[in-house]
Amino acid sequence: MIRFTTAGESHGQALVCVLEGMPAGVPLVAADVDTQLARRQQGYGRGRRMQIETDQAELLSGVRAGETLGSPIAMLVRNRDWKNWQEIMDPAPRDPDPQLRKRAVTRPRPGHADLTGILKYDRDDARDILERASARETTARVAAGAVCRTFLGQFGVRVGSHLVHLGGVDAARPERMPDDINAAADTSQLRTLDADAEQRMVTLIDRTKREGNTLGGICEVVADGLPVGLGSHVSWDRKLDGRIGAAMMSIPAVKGVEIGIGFEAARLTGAEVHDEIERAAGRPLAGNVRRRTNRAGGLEGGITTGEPLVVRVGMKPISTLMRPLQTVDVATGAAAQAVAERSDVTAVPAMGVIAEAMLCIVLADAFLEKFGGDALAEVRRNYDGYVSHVAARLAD
Ligand code: EPS
Repeated sequence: MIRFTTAGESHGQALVCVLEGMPAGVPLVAADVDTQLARRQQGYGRGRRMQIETDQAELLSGVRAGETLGSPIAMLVRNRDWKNWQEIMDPAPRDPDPQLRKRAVTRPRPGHADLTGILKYDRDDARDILERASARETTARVAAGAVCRTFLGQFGVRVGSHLVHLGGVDAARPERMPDDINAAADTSQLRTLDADAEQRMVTLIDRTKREGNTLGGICEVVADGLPVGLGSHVSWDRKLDGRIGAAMMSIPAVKGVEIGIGFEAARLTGAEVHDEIERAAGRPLAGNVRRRTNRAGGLEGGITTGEPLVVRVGMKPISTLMRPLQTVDVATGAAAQAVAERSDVTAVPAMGVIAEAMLCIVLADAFLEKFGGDALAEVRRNYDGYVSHVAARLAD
């Protein structure tokens, strides 16, 4: 239903995103996208690049007079840093003057795509790889996700996230989750809901930076307002858990995804894991039932239950270390220290925003699969018909 592609190098002219499958009639302005792009740029522990960029989307196609047209939506985000890299990133052939190749990377960073990429693509300069492997690409994903978020918002679906772990420091979950997770998390420089843990994390980031090292962490992403019935149990590639897992694992540096209590469920018994079901009038989106707990994280059988969808995403530490690890110089074959390019100490807060975007894309896709239509009004008719049918079951 939803297809999207991104293009662009980290220090190239711009990032591009083409999103297909949005119905016509969805209210959309550039500010809807820019708000999300700005959220992705936040986070204590980021490097100087985020001071250079102020990401803004130009809506090139698919939107007219503040509404989508149903045609492909093309968006462009210019790289301000391009002006500093024009010679190095010039698409035109240049004479192989070593001065112009001064940013060539031949000492691949362990953990990065540098070495696997140059071997696979037969390049001598790992810059040909790292420019695209850079997490800068996620700007374009967040742009696509912002459009999907706006669409989902038409049906009362909200997607938010908060940081729950950074480099060995856990953040406590509040007793009661805030109604608007992002309104609370975005006020924190690490996007965490635990102010005490935040202080310890900031101290840890400062120390880690001095040591020339990097940190990973975990974000929890929550979608609420979803009806029962997105996804399907019937085939492997229609299960929503699998689609969410693939989307999250495609985010740079993400190494693990959990839904609900995730891996913890493997250590407990069935009686400790499964969520008991009871009648609950006035919950039309869930078919007038409630789970007493939500350890399943809003999915049963690859289908949404109508309870909040809860996904945790784990990110490894960034592989660019200012105190580099050992590697091999591919130009000489000699043992060497890996390249130490300007980078971030951690980007876990940004990863949470990117994970929200990926979840919005997967959910918009599943939503259109269930309630598809070419115009927003048509999707709404399909949605309303289904919800009133589900609501009529087990009604008092
Ligand atoms: C990145 C390295 C840094 C990060 C960048 C990802 O950029 P630079 O090489 O220009 O210093 O800031 O992230 C972004 C630019 C971004 O928009 O998130 C890397 O090597 O992956």
